[in-house]
Amino acid sequence: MAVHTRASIRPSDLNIEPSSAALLSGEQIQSAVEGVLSSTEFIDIHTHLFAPEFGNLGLRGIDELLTYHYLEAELFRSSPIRPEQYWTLSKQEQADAIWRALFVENSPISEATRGIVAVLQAFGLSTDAFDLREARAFFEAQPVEAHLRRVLKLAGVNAVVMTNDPLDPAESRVWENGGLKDRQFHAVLRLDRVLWGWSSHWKLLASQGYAVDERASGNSVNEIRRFLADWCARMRPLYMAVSLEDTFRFPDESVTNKILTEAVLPSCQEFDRPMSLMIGVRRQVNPAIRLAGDGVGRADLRAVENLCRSFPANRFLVSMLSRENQHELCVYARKFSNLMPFGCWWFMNNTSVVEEITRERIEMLGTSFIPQHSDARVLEQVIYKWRNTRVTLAKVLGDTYRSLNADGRAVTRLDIQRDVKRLFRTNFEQWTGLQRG
Ligand code: RAT
Ligand code: ZN
Repeated sequence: MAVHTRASIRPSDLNIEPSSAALLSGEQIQSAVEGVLSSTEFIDIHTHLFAPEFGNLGLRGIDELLTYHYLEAELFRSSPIRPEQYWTLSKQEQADAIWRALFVENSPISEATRGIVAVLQAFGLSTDAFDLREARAFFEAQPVEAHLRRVLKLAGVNAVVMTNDPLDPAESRVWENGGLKDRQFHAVLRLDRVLWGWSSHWKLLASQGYAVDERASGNSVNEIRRFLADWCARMRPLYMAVSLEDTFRFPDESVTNKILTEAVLPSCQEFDRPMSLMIGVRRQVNPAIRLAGDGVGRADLRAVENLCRSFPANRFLVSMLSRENQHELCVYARKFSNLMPFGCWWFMNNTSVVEEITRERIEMLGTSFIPQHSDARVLEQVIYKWRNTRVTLAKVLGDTYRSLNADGRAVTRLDIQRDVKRLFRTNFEQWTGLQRG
């Protein structure tokens, strides 16, 4: 019986470039992987960036880059400055202090400091200057819109997903005055203040005209659903999202669980939106250092198991903050096809950990997960964050395809293209219906 192998199918049969369908030798695999990674434009599925219409909410430039809370945490380890003193400084003075402590007096070898070096290098700026004059002058001279497009091109990203808080007055003003127009940006309905901060925020919903009470009792659930419906209509979010403490449990008697199961998940179903759960933060372990003061704790993933089983018609995007939870997350993804692991979040977004997590995910899930998001808060961060991701993925995928080749299955550039596209685009597009939008 004739066996049709991929070697016997001619490229012309499939209407593709002949070179893409050629079987790669072990030595050719690495450069093919690198080529595909650099030529595939990614979707950045979780950031804190904003489209131009959100004005000053969108952070950019050297002072914002240097005062990123990841770097603030490092400042207090390498400088005698006290947090109370630091918070009295102007933004430029803060950036100067960080530059001096972490880039002049020490080598910038941490992940976050190397990121700054990579950004300066990407724009041809000096990476070892004594002060920030040159960098400031450069960023100040960049026209907002053109700079934004240039940065996204440099990062190899063509779609950016924001984090949109419906209870932030600065944001609501934009949504109420025309909202999002930019086609490269997409909204996400972020529900932290509703889901875990209900006791301090329910009055904000009440002030927007929703009849809710402190215990989310009576008709509150219907009113929260009305609130969600209104914001879905306004934002057209790709998904709804919340970050949760390491102590999150499901089921339990909390208001968080009540709102999640009786309002948010039913609304996700109604509007056919996935729910993103980012689990494992320990809020304000050290409040003196503000945004940098959150920590991490190992969570109990039985909560995710119970949610995936109890809500089979819902889709869950899940990222865990603790390294100790990563393997279990893969196991649960093998049990529940309505669970999509994504990204290496925050303290996980370091080269060594990304490599470990990504290898584990490929071994357990093939290409059925989303390897990374940038979590960028300042525009230019996408340059180094996505560059690092591509470098790590090149190593991991290169090894994976070489092993496959050694096992006896030939690999083509086309296979690699399809897989990289699935990891960094299609999985997300299919879960959110992005291409339909
Ligand atoms: O990574 C971060 O910048 C964190 O502060 C958080 O914003 C986290 O990513 C989140 O979305 O809650
Ligand atoms: Zn984030």
